[in-house]
Amino acid sequence: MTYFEQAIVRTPCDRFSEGITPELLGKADASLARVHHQGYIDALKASGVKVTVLESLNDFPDSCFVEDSAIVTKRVAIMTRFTAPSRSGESPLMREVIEGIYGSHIEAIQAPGNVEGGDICRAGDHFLIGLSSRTNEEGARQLAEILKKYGFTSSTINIRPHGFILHLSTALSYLGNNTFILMPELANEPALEKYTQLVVKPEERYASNCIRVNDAVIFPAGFPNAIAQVEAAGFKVRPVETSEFQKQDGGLSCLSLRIPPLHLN
Ligand code: CIR
Repeated sequence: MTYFEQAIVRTPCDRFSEGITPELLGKADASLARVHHQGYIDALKASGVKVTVLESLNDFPDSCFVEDSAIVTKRVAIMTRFTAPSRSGESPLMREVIEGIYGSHIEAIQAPGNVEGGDICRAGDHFLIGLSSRTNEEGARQLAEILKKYGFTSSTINIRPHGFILHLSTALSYLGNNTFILMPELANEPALEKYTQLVVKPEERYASNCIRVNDAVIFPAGFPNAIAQVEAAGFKVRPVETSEFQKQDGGLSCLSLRIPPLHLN
């Protein structure tokens, strides 16, 4: 699935730097994050997507990472259930927005299941579900069942052995044309065997998180080898700045909910 009509984003709030972070890269600057966020919105628009920009939420420092609060498909939206307590209040707020698009075509992960949207990666009608510190087995089971009900297939990848990887999408992205870009740690995953794999250099791991949107791959600037790999594979790259998002353990996919043309029954 690489064609998207619309996207939802949320402006980074003033308390952006107080979000969850391993604090490896220094303190994030909320003002600069908003400048980079505007660059991201511009890239989405340049890819032909209608962008809905939600107002910033100071009560939720991580709330610009909207990908984690829902899984949006052509047939249904699935509200997630956060593991991170500081983020659980984001779900009901996003549900109101999702209802405006999907109406009653919404499902939800129930306790004791936990799923965060960053652990889900779509490749056409197949969904990869990451088992992580944020997505548990029960959440993955519920999600697989819901996806099946709507005609999608899924498989799981356990990223827990690689503790520094927050979500599955941190470590891989589907570019279309049967091709993934990914971190070396996932190169031998059985679930990825049938795909062409662009494995990034260890020092460019962050570039494993990017988003194919219509004509181009929106890509983090500053990773020349990875950009060359993607271009050599025949994809057009649209680079954007990401330094402040990196400091908060977030990537480009995390910053939007990308919605394909809907086929709701
Ligand atoms: C968090 O730890 O929840 C945020 N600081 C970063 C979330 C990044 N989201 C994602 O990978 N989908």
